[in-house]
Amino acid sequence: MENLHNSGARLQELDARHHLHPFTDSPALAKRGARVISKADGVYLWDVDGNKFLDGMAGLWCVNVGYGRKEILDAVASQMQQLPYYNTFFQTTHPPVVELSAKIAELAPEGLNRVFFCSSGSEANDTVLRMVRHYWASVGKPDKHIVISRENAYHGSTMAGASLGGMKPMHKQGGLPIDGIEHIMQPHWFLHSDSLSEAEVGSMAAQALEDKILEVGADNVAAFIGEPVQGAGGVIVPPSNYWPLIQEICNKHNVLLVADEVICGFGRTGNWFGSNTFDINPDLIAIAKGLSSGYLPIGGVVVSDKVAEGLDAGGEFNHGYTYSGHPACAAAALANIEIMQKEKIVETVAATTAPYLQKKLGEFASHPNVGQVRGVGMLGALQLVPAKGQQKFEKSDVTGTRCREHCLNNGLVMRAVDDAMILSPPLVISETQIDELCEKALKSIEQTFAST
Ligand code: PXG
Repeated sequence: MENLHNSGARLQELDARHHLHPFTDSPALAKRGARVISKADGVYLWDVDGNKFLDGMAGLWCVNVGYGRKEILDAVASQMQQLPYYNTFFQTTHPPVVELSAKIAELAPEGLNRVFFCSSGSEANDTVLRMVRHYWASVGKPDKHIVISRENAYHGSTMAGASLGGMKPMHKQGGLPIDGIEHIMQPHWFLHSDSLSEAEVGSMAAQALEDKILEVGADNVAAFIGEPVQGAGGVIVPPSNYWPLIQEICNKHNVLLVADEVICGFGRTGNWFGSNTFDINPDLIAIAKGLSSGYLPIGGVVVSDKVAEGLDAGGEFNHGYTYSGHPACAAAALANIEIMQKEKIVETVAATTAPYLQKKLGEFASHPNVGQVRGVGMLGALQLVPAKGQQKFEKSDVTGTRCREHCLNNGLVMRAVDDAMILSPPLVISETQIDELCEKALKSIEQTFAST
């Protein structure tokens, strides 16, 4: 144990000296030292000191089939031996990318049959932005270039991804958003629940789209982009009237609808896609994360026949990545999907484990410091409040962060988004493990408020 500990301290020191972490205040991290995670199995993680954690976030919303899946390792090893790399430029393809494209077309909602590959969700959304503009130019409407997105959306960290996203702290750095991107209100009932019903917030947030389209002119609008459920923004499950109204408005004004399914895709909401759960009929779908359960980096944009035909008419689309459809990553994704199908993971989530998780989370609603419980499928949020009827803490962000620390000390990884505690566990989590998760979450919330 002593050795392990020493090696942990050494890694922390080197990490502080040489590693720049994403979304991190480096001096603050250097002071306390990064948590060194060195092992994982199923739904559990271990740090280098031997502490065990239940991973309530599936890594970063991605390890859907859980850790340690030998089938994926074997598929990648064998692909690496056969063909570790080749590109998909210059009239070339390779077996795993062909098989994966066909598999995704089989699983995706009706009428979406072609896939453009990249290595991440951010690249997928950069591709979306260029693709929708190129589509409209290809069908003779080059003025349709504006993409409408939502406040508090997360669509990635690249220039286009962060611009499409609606995170103000991201826009503040580096002169974002880039031109041609507009943001409208998010369908977040909790923020208005003192004065409006859920359905009223749903129609108000959808109306904001139509108002924006009319303001900038439908002839200038290329697309609307939204996560079926906003994830990083705090697991914002939209009111049930929201997506049908959004769909209607997009159809009416000839605006493409883009579903960012980077989190919702591949079973997270209890269907293969969030678009199935919310009855969305998208023109394009951004995918990543659960596509390979995070085992290797791969993302993509799934495109409807209408968009594919428009792109075909436009000649060459001058866009692509060295690693578009990387063979080892495609093999990992194929093996991941095979596991999901063989073990009927989406079916089990829908029929058994997600209803169980949602029932257990629902029990938190009576807790004096939980102001709202949100969730669908294997996504959940417990909105912490100072007291019932009091929506906000004097200082936001502090309580959630404190609760997250208690969670970690209790052996549970939960993410805090301001003062909401967020859950997105591996889809393979069992009912017993859900019990463990909820017991640890409750204990952590109790400790958070005991120490105020
Ligand atoms: N779209 C959505 C909906 C996402 O959630 C991305 C795009 C970007 O994907 P990449 O693969 O480029 O990271 C994401 C990623 C968090 C957190 O703390 C969430 C994400 C990434 C990192 C942290 O909740 N989502």
